[in-house]
Amino acid sequence: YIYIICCISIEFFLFLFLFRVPPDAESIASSITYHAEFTPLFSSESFELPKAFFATAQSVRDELIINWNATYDLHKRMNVKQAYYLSMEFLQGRALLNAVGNLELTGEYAKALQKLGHTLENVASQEPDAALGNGGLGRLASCFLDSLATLNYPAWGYGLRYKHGLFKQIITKDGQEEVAENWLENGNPWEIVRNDVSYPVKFGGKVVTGSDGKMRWIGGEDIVAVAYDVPIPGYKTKTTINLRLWSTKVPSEQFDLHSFNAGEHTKACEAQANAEKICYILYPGDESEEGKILRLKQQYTLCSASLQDIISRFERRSGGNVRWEEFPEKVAVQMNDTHPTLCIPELMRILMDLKGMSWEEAWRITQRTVAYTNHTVLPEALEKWSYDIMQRLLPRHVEIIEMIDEQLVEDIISEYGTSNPEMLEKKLVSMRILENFELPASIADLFAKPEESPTDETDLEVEADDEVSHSDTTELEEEDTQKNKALSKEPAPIPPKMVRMANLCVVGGHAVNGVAEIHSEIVKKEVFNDFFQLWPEKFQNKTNGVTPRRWIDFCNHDLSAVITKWIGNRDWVLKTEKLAELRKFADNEDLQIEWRTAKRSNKIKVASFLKEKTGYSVNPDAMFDIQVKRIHEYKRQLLNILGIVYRYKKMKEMTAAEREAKFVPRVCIFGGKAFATYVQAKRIVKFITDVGATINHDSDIGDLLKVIFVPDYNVSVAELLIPASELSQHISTAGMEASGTSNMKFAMNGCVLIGTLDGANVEIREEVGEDNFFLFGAEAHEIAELRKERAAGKFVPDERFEEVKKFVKSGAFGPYNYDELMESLEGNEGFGLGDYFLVGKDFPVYIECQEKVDVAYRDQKRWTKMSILNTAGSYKFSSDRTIHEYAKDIWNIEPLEMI
Ligand code: B1H
Repeated sequence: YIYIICCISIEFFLFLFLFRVPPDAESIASSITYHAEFTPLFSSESFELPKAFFATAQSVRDELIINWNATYDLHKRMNVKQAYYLSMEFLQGRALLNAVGNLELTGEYAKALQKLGHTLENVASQEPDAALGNGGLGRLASCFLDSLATLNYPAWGYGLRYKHGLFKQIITKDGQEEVAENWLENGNPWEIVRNDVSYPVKFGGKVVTGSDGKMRWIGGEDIVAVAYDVPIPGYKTKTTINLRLWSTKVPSEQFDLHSFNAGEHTKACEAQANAEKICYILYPGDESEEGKILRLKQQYTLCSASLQDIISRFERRSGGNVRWEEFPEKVAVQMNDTHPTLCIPELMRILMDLKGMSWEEAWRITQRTVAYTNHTVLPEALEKWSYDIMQRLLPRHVEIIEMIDEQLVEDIISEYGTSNPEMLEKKLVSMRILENFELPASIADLFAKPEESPTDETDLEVEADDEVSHSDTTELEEEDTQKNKALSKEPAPIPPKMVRMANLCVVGGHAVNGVAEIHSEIVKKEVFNDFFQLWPEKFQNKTNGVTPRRWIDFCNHDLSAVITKWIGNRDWVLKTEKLAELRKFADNEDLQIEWRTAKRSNKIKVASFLKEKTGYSVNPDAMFDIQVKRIHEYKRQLLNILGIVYRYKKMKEMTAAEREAKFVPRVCIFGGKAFATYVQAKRIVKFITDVGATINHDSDIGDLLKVIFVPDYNVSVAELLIPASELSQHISTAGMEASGTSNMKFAMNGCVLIGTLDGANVEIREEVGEDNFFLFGAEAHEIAELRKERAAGKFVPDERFEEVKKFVKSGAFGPYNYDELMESLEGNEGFGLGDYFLVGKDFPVYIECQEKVDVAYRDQKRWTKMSILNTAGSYKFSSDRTIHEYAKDIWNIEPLEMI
């Protein structure tokens, strides 16, 4: 009887919900006014900014909560399989315009705010960017959430609620300075704290065997992770999914009142401070930074809290009849890079130690549940953790990892046998999870060698590769000589014991994917080739994508309107393949005029933004040439700026008439953050600003060339710059950029790309057509050989490259000493030397390619056609396509829509 009543009332509310009339400007205005009055975060008397933003966001959140609850109920009732995207980064940017856009309420909100004396644009500009990510990897996670919701997939994101996101970048006369970011300063109107959803997370302690024979992890430091939910609305659907972010604190009973009463206030607050520290700040690394204990704590908190939450939902939805073998039929866990690798041992621990499963059962479930996306092949970025640190912090997980490693060693031996010990050694060295370890005792006998011979190779575990580990090795320098002494003639330095997270991911997951075709091939053929040979069926490609809502429709209204007009409807926002229909109008004079007008209006907005942020005035009729991304040597901002220096030098050598005949006016815009301790990257920032300061004040040059470094590049700045771009640069050393995603956004916005055959550039060029992409540079398969040649002293630099370096060294750009920066491009080999990123090799072809760009731009009809064909050919790069592929090939989930 009660059950029937409940069902009827749920249906009744759903019925009411489905037939809810969308709010109009009138009701929106009263909702905003209500929130302005009852939101206790601001004073009552006025309705000024930023209060107006907060109240508006809260009124939108009301809409989102209604949809969120309905989506949650539906998933619960249908008990469908759900995907969980675990990521240490979500680079959400601003949410207001995106949310009202997805709800199709932009017009109504604009009207409502007008009634209240504000513009939607001004109100929206008050929102701080949620910058819980460093760059591409975090922004990809956010695009994925938008697509998951839009496509009605049952899926959630899990991450950490960092108090401080990515630092703010200030450009001073000394280059980049970092300032702490404080996005929560005025409160976060989007989040819903769930005080009833919290889980314990433990660090340290020890492992004991209980009387029942089960392992118990006891003692140590206990903290609590509390859930903060951020509703993620889909476009043109009621589906609203969840981004659950964890925040950490100490269990309430743990406050040390005794110390506090004794006047030891700091001591009393210590545990609280330690717990809160975990979510205090986003790890500001990109590709190659040092790991620290805090980072490991962050990673484990994300994995442990998320898995406890997922498991508890699974149990609740099983209705008292938990069938663990069905877990992988209800749950898919995607690890965004190796940062959430601890999911694997954590799931094993929970299933075995807390749910009483055998190793075999737990392993089968774990493997079928988790999958891993690799985002980088840079050796120094493949995460490794110090075994000692890990053992101190997570002793039970280390036991489990050791067992997984032992099982892997057995598998490798059973696959390859022991008849070819050399080959077997090689396999074990490359594939084992534990690095610089002896063989497990159970296997060592099998592998025992005859008495040492003089040519006997060092034991495989000691053959440490020379990769730069990004873990804290200083902690490891404990004496452990005895074990390894016998392995080598000379007492060699003891290589530190490490845990290779990527290997653990490949072993523990059922799928491994790269993020662009070329990258996935490198993953299979190089980085994880031995694993690929063993388990080819695990390896996949999922070319990245970006959401066309944020990255065309909402950020580029003018272009969006032109596209809609020529395609005839707005279907392209969901079905991006419709963009291809623009191809047939690419030569149409009318479309071309409208296309250029849209671009020009975006350029005018950027010109006034640049004036405000940097003081420089630029001509909106010049070509806007943009390179925005994290500053990294492999991304080769140095190639771009040296190309500009060369251009400038040539201009100076010409008469005014000559330079105007040869060069088209350009505004060269750079943006991006350098990791705070990445000295060379910071020198590059300083160099760009110095070059800008010289060129921009040179009256001979005038509007023919401007060089501007935009400070504090973030998602919101990208939304402004990308629509105004005409040429964008994606010029990494081939084979080093896994995919890139800004290249996709630029192409979507009708920007022509100049780039190498790297990452997603390869596929973009295929789609937009070779004639509409400026290609140059060495290819990935040539790079190793070129580096070898260089090391052998065989590289003969182009004289134009020598000329430009000499010019820089002559002090043309001020008193700062650029010797060290220039030296990185010289010599043959050595740390920071020998032009590892092949700037010198690609320089001549790059500047020649840039000359072709000038010629093409002079012909505005030709250029506009190229621009239209870029938008038309960009449809493959919608994250909707990517998400459909993950859903089908990896997660095995189905869309579920409220109808
Ligand atoms: C990418 C990272 C990354 N790859 C470590 N790897 C980090 C590695 O804080 N850390 O420790 C942070 C980020 N980020 C990027 O992922 C690739 O370089 C891009 O090419 C790719 O487009 C993007 C998304 O797949």
